[in-house]
Amino acid sequence: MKTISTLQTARYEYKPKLPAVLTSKPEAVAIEYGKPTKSVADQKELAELFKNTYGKPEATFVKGKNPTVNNTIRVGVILSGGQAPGGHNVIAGLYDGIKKGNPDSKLYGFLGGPSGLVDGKYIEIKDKLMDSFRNTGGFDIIGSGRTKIETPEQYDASVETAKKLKLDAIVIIGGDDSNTNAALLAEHFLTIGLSTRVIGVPKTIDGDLKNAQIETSFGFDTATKTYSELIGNIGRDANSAKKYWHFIKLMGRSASHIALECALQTQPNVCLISEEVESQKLTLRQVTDNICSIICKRAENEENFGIVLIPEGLVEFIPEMKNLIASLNDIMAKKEAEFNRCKTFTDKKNWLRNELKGTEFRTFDSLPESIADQFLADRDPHGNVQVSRIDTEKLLAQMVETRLSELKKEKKYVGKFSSYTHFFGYEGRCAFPSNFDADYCYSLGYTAFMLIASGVTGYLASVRNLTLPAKEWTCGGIPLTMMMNMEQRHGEMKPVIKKALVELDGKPFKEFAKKRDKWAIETSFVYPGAIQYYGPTEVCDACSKTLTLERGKRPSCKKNTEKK
Ligand code: FBP
Repeated sequence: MKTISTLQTARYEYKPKLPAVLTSKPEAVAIEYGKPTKSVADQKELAELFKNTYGKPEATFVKGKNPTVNNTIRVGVILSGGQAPGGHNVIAGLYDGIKKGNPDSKLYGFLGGPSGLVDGKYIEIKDKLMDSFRNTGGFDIIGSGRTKIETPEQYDASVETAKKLKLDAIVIIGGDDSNTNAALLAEHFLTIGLSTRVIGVPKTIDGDLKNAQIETSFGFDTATKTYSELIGNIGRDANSAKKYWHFIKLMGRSASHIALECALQTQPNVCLISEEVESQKLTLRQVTDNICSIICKRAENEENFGIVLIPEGLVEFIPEMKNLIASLNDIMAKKEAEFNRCKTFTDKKNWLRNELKGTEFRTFDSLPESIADQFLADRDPHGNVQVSRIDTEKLLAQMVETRLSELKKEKKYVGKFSSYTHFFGYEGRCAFPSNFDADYCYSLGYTAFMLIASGVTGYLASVRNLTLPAKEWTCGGIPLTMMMNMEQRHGEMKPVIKKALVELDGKPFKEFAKKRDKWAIETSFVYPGAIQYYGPTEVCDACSKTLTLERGKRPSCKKNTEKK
């Protein structure tokens, strides 16, 4: 018997669960098409831009026959964008599917993200390499990157690599921007008559790549469980010492899904939801006042401690900040050379005085210099402001402190305020995937293989019914164009996959809104503890609260029925 000495080696042995239909031989699985689809908005423009791939039908795998599934194929895989737990299992599912279809088929991993395809940097993935990454977190098997394939030269170089490697397909494991790139690449290949198919896989801890067909993106489950463990630990520390307020910023880019899920798991005193702040058109001052009012009430009960959760994208949703960011994005894209000539923060500020509207400049000027400077940091290759680099938690803690001292002078605050700030993001992106993510990712990878073997292109792998036991999951693909709309990027209208933000009439938010007033005043912290990989199904296989609320309860969470 093999000696298992660490969790890492123990996890290599875990056998991810698959939907029942994928446990048959690949040749006994058929693809079934639904009705033609249309994009979520801007149908005319998108149909024009995606002449070959727009409007394709949804696809589902069912029992049947696939006569071509055993052909030898050559596939390239790319990990794109931010790390998310489970990426290695997507590759494992894809690899095992390919080899089950035909042991002579080959899988190439492009190194360092999409740039690996452009620069022709790759490795062949073989058993030994694959087996040392199964069920582990991270993207280190081949690395990741954020290069956007957009220039004619990058397209030509990608075509060259695909031809050189004689690729039947490329699988892009990425978020909304990377899958937008997948859709554009699929269309381009068809336009120039290249037979290489392109398949996407929905990745991102942010949870914002979802819709009726994509129930969740992978990594969200593990990342939120990891952050919730940390928040719970801090909550217990706060409740023990009773002397600190903790301001915790959570990753998630624009959407507040991560903050909301962590709030549902840990019951903090405050959790800001950016989408609500925007709908109520709250100013930064009003957000600060709301937090202060909770701190004051708790101080009256001598509870001078607490937890405030802050989604990292908050600043993009506060109307005055949103306008400022939008103008800065435009100015920095259109007048890049002039902007880059400004060397110091003061140079930049003086230059912006003439470029920004008066109100926007005043907002910019009202920010502490260190924060204002973060608003000017480089945009990512897709034109997004890098919200993870803006210290919103520090800004809010500072503003709260200033306001509380004013309230103290007015005798409206009786407590003592001492705060700590934290930012949880990178801590959760490479954690060992939870059993849910390990199973979901493996199924997504295997589904991607089945889509390739069925000859489709421009599709996103989809595995559904995720709150049921894995054997009851269904799988197939949805056309990438179905999720797209037109948006302003780098100062121009571009086709992009629409981000799913927190819906204020959705069940997760409503559940939170029903309970938050109580959590604000009465200490109600929950301490979720570390992710469990071995033990009772209801503990180890439970999916996120968001998914459970959105899709209904998972029967296996109630009863320990599934065998590991
Ligand atoms: P993706 O959208 O690529 O999955 O990225 C997720 C994310 O973790 C965001 O939550 C965060 O804002 C961003 O990546 C940080 O980017 P970087 O890894 O480049 O620092």
